[in-house]
Amino acid sequence: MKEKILSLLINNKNDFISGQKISNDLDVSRAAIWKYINRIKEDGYEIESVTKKGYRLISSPDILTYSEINKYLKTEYIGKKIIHFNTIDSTNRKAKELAAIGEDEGTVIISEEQTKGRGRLGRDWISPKYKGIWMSLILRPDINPIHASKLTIIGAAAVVMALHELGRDSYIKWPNDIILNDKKVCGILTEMNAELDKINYIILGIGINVNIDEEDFPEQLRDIATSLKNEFGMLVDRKNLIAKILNNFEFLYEDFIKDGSIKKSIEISNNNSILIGKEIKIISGKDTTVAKALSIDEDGALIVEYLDGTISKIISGEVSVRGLRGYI
Ligand code: BT5
Repeated sequence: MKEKILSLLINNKNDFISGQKISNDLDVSRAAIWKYINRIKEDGYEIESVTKKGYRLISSPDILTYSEINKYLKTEYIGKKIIHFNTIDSTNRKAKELAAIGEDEGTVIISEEQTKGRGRLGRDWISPKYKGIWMSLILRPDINPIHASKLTIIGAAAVVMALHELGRDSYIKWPNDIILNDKKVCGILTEMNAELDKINYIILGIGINVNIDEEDFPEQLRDIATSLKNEFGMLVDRKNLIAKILNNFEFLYEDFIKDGSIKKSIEISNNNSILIGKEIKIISGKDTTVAKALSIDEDGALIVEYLDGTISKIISGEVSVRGLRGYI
């Protein structure tokens, strides 16, 4: 009921809605409305109440709930259910737990902060409160598990497209980083639960440094990490950006589900790659090899040419890639 009353207020922002109208529309007593309004105020909403006029929403808090994001969403199923936390260890961990007990495809887990955000290979992901987008999508594509890494490519393409719609160019460092000004602004962690030839679920975790100030990053990350606020010189609306990412994601994902092709995402990856044409280091366990990045192929693999002229295909997830001089 709280969400329904909030929706009414949001849809009539700046106008009064009478207690009587809320009561009639939602079949709830005037006394109960008063209680719910107080709870909504506790969540950070500023609401004016005037006798004989009713209630009016003045301002919303900067939180990433469904009520706040929904108005920007154009999707059919991605993000149509958002499970929101103020704090959590890791949204990927929670998404896996919920997917394992049957949560539907398209549900998105979002937290304002993560206390144990995770990167690949057990690395940490810094996720300060209210300053980023820390979210995980639950997906259940009917595909062979060998194609799962394509989801990372689609996710990265969706983030680049969303930033493009905000008027900003960003770059993909294959397979899972988004780069601005040679620093990492976003990382993607794709995890899967599968049988030999069937995927039970995929969790696509996306972390974006939105309004993080430089001093919020630990010392050791300051040379390699940045945020949208740092680069754009202004605060960025997290709700609108999330919706743009989800809108683009559904569009690109549908393409994949329909005919197994990720052509559009590959095109975006190739056109916005920070690696293509460059000499890179390919790090696999303790081994490092130097090669030139040539392109991303139709499977989402990185095609490289080693110093001896051999051409090889690198599958995402197997390796880390670095530029010869520094992070990219
Ligand atoms: C990644 O791993 O880039 C994947 C990050 C995925 C985070 C999302 S947030 C929502 C969801 N829930 C989770 O628990 N995770 C996902 P990787 O390529 O392994 O990069 C990790 C490395 O990036 C770390 O070892 C640090 O060096 C660096 N790093 C950590 N936090 C960072 C940040 N906020 N911004 C930029 N770099 C960071």
